[in-house]
Amino acid sequence: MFCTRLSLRLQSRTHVHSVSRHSVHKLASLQRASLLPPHKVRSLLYPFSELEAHLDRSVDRSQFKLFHPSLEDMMRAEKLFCSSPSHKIDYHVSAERMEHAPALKQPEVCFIGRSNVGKSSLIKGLFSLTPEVEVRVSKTPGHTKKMNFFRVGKAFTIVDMPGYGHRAPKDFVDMVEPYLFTRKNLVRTFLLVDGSAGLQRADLIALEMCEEMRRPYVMVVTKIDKCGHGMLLTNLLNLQDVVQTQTTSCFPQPFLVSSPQFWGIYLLRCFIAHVTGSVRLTDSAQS
Ligand SMILES: Nc1nc2c(ncn2[C@@H]2O[C@H](COP(=O)(O)OP(=O)(O)OP(=O)(O)O)[C@@H](O)[C@H]2O)c(=O)[nH]1
Ligand SMILES: [Mg+2]
Repeated sequence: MFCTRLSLRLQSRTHVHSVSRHSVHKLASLQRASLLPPHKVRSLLYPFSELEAHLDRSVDRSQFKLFHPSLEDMMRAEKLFCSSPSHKIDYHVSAERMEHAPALKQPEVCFIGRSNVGKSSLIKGLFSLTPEVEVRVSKTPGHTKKMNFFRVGKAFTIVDMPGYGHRAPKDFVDMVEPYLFTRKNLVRTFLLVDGSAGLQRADLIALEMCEEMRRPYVMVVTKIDKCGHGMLLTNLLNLQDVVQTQTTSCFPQPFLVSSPQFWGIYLLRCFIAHVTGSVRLTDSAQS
């Protein structure tokens, strides 16, 4: 029922064209994703729903669903991720130092996390409706060496950051800290943590840095396709506990994603559109 309603709504509103030379993945848009069986659609849209069944009854689930937009909201947000002549999505520039960062007025969001956690892959997933925008990912940690700025029309900018930890650029701190602390148009920082590894020492240091920043940030749990429900829940509940007890500027709801499987991509697109003021939500969702 959920799936049929969703698919009917989507067919009349969303049009996705594949671009010559670059094909759009079949799950990149809600329209195509909605053709899957209902339980799969739910996991794609709201990945926490998949885990919920495995959670002990005593655990308060409300924190995991604070941001729970309607389908209409997700569809409106998705349109922002479709490039058009009047709304161009493109790679803009790379910067090695804050002084080289482009002067842009539109709101900005950035992705930070350990090297290899999946920052570039997540951005590639977000931009999967515009596959002509090249976002480089690699199996080798330390691949992204500079801050890479991507413009989403005049709506907002997304910044892919180099990773910290193993094989991180030597000047990571000199590059990233000044950006995080002084970038005026930065509206959200997304701190990525590997779902199968859980919070590592380096992540706790990054968390401290985010707290010192005194600006709102959000945790994203990546690679949720790679671990079983038990392991993921253990790591997620531990993360949740740290967020509740040790943070003041972190959004209480962690976002769960698998970039190659598209789980959580639509929800995150909607959250970014919301926090950058690009869509007004019809539902009551916090941020
Ligand atoms: N299974 C799975 N693999 C992922 C996921 N996200 C990223 N990967 C893989 O993890 C590796 C690293 O991904 P990147 O996106 O390049 O990681 P990064 O955080 O940008 O790494 P650096 O640029 O080195 O800091 C690649 O081999 C990706 O294919 C995910 O959600 N699931
Ligand atoms: Mg990268």
